[in-house]
Amino acid sequence: MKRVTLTQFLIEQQRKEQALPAQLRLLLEIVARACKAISFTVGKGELGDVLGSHGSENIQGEVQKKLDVIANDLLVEANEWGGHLGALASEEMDTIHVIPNRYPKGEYLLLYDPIDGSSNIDVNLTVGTIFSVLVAPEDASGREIGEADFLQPGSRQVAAGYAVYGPQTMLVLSVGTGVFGFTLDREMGAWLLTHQNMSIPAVSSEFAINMSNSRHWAPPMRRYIEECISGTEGPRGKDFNMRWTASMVADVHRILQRGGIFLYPWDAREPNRAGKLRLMYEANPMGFLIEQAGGAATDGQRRILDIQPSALHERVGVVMGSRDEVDLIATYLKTSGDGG
Ligand code: P6P
Repeated sequence: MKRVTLTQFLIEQQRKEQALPAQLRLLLEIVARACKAISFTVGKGELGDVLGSHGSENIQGEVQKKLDVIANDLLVEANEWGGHLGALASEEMDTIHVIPNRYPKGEYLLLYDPIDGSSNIDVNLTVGTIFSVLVAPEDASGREIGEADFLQPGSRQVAAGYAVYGPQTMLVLSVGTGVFGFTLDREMGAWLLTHQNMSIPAVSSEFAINMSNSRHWAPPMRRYIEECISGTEGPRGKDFNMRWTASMVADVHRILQRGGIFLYPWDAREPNRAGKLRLMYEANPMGFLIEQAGGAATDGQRRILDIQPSALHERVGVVMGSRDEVDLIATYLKTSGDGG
């Protein structure tokens, strides 16, 4: 069967939906090409001397793996020269990276987590790359882009996606017209369309959460999880399954295909009500995809895409996936009066 390539898909989207300006199509093709290079690099493992620690920390104080830095640099080098970006931001860089004056600049802002789930790298488990695309504010034309230009709510994203480096390497993306998945054909080096209009079942019976944090959760969150665990004997009247892969990309990819709910909720260790995950380049792009697939994404109560960021590396609680489950949690939190 002749499959549609990513390039053909994007050109058809451009023709059909007018939702895809040429510069955005170029951006997505370049990011996809960089993710292909990251996939091949991740796949080398010990043979490519890419495992282990880089010996530095990111702004969150997390030890950076060699692959965090390699993947970050791959995405910078791939995007700098194209003329489609004004600047880019990464989990692995403290501040934004403005496109150098030796290159033409464009209107788009790219944000990414180059390797999501990097604690999985050294034990050969799934990791991914998450990316988000915003448009620079109109008043930015003619001046240098600053960090404040990135601080836009997730509802302003014009595209978002991820690459998942698992048994297959896949690219899952949306430009606001649904969610589409491409599988990397390693022989041809081409991204081939394999998943059209991905959609999340509203009802599900699988949750993803790091249970070791349960003593720190707000009581309504503990109530929700305890009811899932109590199965048919409990108020939910059905059994639930649990998965936790320590990679948001892997868990969300599973949820996009068979439903479920992903939770990294606010917990008492976070005095400013943040969660662990980053708003701008984890929660926003994944929330965009989840909503495009018919699911819901909140911080427990607020819609993720409505949150007005106040800092580039801001963190947030995350509840996303099958709409019925997300709505139930919001009800529990609302009736308890606990913002958790
Ligand atoms: P924990 C990976 O570090 C990450 O940012 C997400 O991809 C993942 O869902 C979560 O953190 C895992 O966190 O506390 O279980 O290691």
